Amino acid sequence: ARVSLLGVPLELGAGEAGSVMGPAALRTAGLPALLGELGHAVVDHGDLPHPAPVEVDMAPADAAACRNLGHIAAWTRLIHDHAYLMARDGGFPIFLGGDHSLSIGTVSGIARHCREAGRELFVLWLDAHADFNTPATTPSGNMHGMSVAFACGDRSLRPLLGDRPFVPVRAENVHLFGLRSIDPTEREAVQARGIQVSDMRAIDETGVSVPLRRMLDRIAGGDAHLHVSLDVDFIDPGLAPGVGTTVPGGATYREAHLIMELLHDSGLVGSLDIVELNPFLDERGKSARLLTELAGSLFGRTIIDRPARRIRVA
Ligand code: DIR
Ligand code: MN
Ligand code: MN
Ligand code: MN
Repeated sequence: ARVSLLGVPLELGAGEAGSVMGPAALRTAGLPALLGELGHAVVDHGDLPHPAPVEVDMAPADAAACRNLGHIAAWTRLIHDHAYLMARDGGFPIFLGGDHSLSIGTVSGIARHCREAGRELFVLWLDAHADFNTPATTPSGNMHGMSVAFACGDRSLRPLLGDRPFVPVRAENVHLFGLRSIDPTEREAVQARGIQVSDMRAIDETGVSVPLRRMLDRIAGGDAHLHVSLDVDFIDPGLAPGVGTTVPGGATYREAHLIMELLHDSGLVGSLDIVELNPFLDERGKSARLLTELAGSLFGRTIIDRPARRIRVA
């Protein structure tokens, strides 16, 4: 496939500094080269330049609850414009983060393209967290905890996008996978909205393949685009320490690779975020290297060749 890489050196949505270095670390770990070796035509668009903050037409109480609001809104609009054009261009966009607030821009840009193309958008959110806070519920003010709420259409966050067309993702098309840390107000909202959830308890019982195959099976058949948003804290902190929000009990090495292999076999994935890598907290590139390997599995690296099978749930 034709793959377009875009670095998003953003850290103002997170509570801790350092993810500004994420795109550079992923390049140093060899991500672009690996995809090239796997036979893909890789175009690296470099890093987005840091935009100046903008005024945001948000209710004052909501605005006061959002840290770095003017900066995040400026980044959101810039990222949205690039994501929309990259998706429309027909290649496979990979966004190298950068904290998870960047997905406010990527998901909305891709959703806009999907609506124009008549394609149904599904989102797989690989994350320890739900990222379903709003200005009214956030305990931290960190906007990386609000990306899913935005994508699903939270009205108070809408002004982030300014005058660009906003296309919400259907809540039932969003699957939170690997969840193990959720604020009480998030839990209520996630359940009320009908978002799909595979928390770590569910994954412990069945493994990753049962819920993932079920999701892929539901998507397959229609004209669909699956966006995957991979937060480093999805993975167990022992394997991926380079993130500011580690939570014990994350995905194992084998589980993470199997997910990527199943996603590859499905042929349904159209875009990817790799977010929250904080090289300042990493141990000698360990997390950056693991993420690079996982991207390799998503792009067809296999142990031995096996015929691509149609996804079927028993
Ligand atoms: C917490 C932590 N729910 C918050 N969130 C995230 O601040 O909103 N940590 N996303 O990665
Ligand atoms: Mn497309
Ligand atoms: Mn996240
Ligand atoms: Mn997280």
